[in-house]
Amino acid sequence: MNKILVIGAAGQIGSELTVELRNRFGNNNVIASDIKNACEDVMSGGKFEVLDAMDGKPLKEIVIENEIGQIYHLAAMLSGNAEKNPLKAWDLNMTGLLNILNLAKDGVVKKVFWPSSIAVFGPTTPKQNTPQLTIMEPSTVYGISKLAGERWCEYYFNKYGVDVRSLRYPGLISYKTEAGGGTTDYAVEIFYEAVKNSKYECFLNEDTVLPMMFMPDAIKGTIELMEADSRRVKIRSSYNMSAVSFSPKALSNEIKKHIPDFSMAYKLDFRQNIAESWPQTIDDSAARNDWGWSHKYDLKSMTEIMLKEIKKKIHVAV
Ligand code: AKB
Repeated sequence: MNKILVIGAAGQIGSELTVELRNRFGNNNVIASDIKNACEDVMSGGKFEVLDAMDGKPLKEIVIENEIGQIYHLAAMLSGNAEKNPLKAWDLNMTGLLNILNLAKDGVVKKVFWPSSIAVFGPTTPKQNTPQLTIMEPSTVYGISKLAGERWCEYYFNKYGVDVRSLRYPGLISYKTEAGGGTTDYAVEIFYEAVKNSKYECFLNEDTVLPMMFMPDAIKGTIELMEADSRRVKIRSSYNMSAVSFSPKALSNEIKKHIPDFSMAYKLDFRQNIAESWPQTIDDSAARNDWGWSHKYDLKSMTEIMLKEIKKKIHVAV
């Protein structure tokens, strides 16, 4: 089997995706990489390489040495952090992708996964049931880089036949590795604060509805898209992908069902403007029809698992 390289294996998605890929395809067939060490599960479960995807030469060497056939390229700077350093974010988010697309164009790797985001949409996009094809005028540097990345992916597919596949992730909620620097991060932080202190100060307004997804659904969808017969992958820019949409208030009310004295305060920051520029609900019928995407978790089931797992984690850590 051609081996798999996960770039960004220390991150929120990469740490869980690496473990799931190893479960499915074997520990020896999945190589993890990042600029820093990943969590224990990733480090102890198989081979790990220190790698900066912006550096094309070591990237190519690692790919050839390890007989890599597929790359999941997850390293990126998220929306909030990117606004603080726009040019660095642009560089980081584009250079690695182009390095990898060029390896695929030259036949060094066969298949590439690259994550896009709901951030490709902007204030002029319809907010409800946002279509796959619609107005896209992102107002953040993160969104601009994701939209440009989508155009590059489609271009490399059309012009060079590169088998590249992509999903527009909503906010991802997980308990294993925390997110960092995103606008949807409140929906992860809130669980830790609820368990530790029974209160949370939210940087988004209580009514700000955003599309969200529990990590196991995102991991399942990502691997399913990569494993789908290529004739079923009709969109080579990036697929809309959706599970649930909720506001901070709705999430707080759900948490209160488990922690009755939980309270929320609101202190908005610059991320409120970012959130207001994004859709509230997403039409992902293309993904559902083309390759059979479906989600499992809703707000209720996700909240139950998040609280249970974070309680376990925090008690272990104390
Ligand atoms: C962010 O908030 O920047 C990310 C995203 C929606 O892509 N979670």
